[in-house]
Amino acid sequence: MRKRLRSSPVFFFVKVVFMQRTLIIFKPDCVQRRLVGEILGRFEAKGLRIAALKLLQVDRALGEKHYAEHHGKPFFNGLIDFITGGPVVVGVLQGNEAITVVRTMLGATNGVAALPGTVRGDFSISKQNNLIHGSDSPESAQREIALWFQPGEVIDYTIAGSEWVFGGA
Ligand code: RTP
Ligand code: MG
Repeated sequence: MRKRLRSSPVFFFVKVVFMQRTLIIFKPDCVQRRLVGEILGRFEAKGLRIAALKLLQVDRALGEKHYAEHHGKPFFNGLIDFITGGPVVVGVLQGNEAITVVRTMLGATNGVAALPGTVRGDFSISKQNNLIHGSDSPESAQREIALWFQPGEVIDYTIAGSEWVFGGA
């Protein structure tokens, strides 16, 4: 019965519509300031689940691909210096409206303007050193997840008690 429900069109619809994925990067400042655990804990407490997570040293080619939309802007070279300046933790978070939820939790780009209660509002006082990246649209999320992860590295799994976190509405 459970198997039939899982393969039904309704289940598929619920999964596709509500279980969105987004890419997050704990930038080098976040790793160096030892804030990865604290901020990851916020995302988990909100109800997002980890679908992928790894620590790596970014090279310039990957940094430039990730931030391609900013190529040619005055801050571009400094941004690539920054994102390659130390290891990052990159991950995929999954959950209801994950892209919007993460962006809202991050707050404004500039930590000076970001509201208290947001990640940048609570932990950042800089425009560049703003701790976390989050995908800004479904198209960006798809592109960025494919850039940072092999398909087999992003894992779909059953998580205990998820029906108490999100019941479909
Ligand atoms: P992100 O892509 O890192 O999640 O940040 P965001 O969407 O809030 O901001 P975005 O406009 O995409 O800018 C990307 C990153 O570039 C740095 N930045 N520096 N110096 C400057 O004027 C400037 N503007 C942007 C920030 O590190 C920003 O997160
Ligand atoms: Mg951005």
